[in-house]
Amino acid sequence: MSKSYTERKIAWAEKMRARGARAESIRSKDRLPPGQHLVKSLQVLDLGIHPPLPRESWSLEITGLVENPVTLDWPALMALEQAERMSDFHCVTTWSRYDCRWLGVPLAALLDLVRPTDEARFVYYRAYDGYTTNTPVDALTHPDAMLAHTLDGGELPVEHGGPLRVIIPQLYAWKGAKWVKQIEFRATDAQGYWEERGYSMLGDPWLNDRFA
Ligand SMILES: Nc1nc2c(c(=O)[nH]1)N[C@H]1C(S)=C(S)[C@@H](COP(=O)(O)O)O[C@H]1N2
Ligand SMILES: [Mo]
Repeated sequence: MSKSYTERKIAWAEKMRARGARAESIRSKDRLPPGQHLVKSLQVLDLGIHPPLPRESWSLEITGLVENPVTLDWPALMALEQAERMSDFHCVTTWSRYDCRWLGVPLAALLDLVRPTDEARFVYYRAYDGYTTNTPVDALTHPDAMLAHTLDGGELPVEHGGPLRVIIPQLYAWKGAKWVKQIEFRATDAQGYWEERGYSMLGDPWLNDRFA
């Protein structure tokens, strides 16, 4: 007999909790995730397209399974809650940088604004360079997860995703779309650019979860 939707949802939540507990026990012993080495500055890693995005014509669409879909222009983004968060940055190609100081809108505040429905379990991100990626919706509730427009006290440089990028420090950095254009809430998971090429759907550095 096949499981009901509610049963599947509970099973999935329990699996995520178990993974989270395992990751937390590793994190509590060591700041550097397994298989990573420390570097002094962020490398530039992308598809080689740095889209010019003047703030006057920039916008970000939040769509899909939400009660209040919105399209934010720059003033609307800046009118949302702003917060500064210090977090470590882990790239799946094995380098990590400690203490990146990001300023922007906490993704938790974005969740409050758009109100995902009960069916929304995954998020799909599309960027202005054509890049795509995915995360569980739970990843957005972490206090360090944010839409960042400022890095280490300065305007986020174009090569690092300016004017606005996603930062989800508890996942590998490929899950954070630079030049983010659209955030879609979904019932089902879908592969993005790197996931289609063999990388993991979750990408938790603490579980060394790199490849599918
Ligand atoms: N839009 C977009 N976002 C992206 C990428 C990309 O190619 N395009 N690359 C990802 C990868 S693989 C990494 S490691 C980080 C790198 O961020 P950085 O170039 O600021 O160090 O951005 C992620 N976000
Ligand atoms: Mo990466």
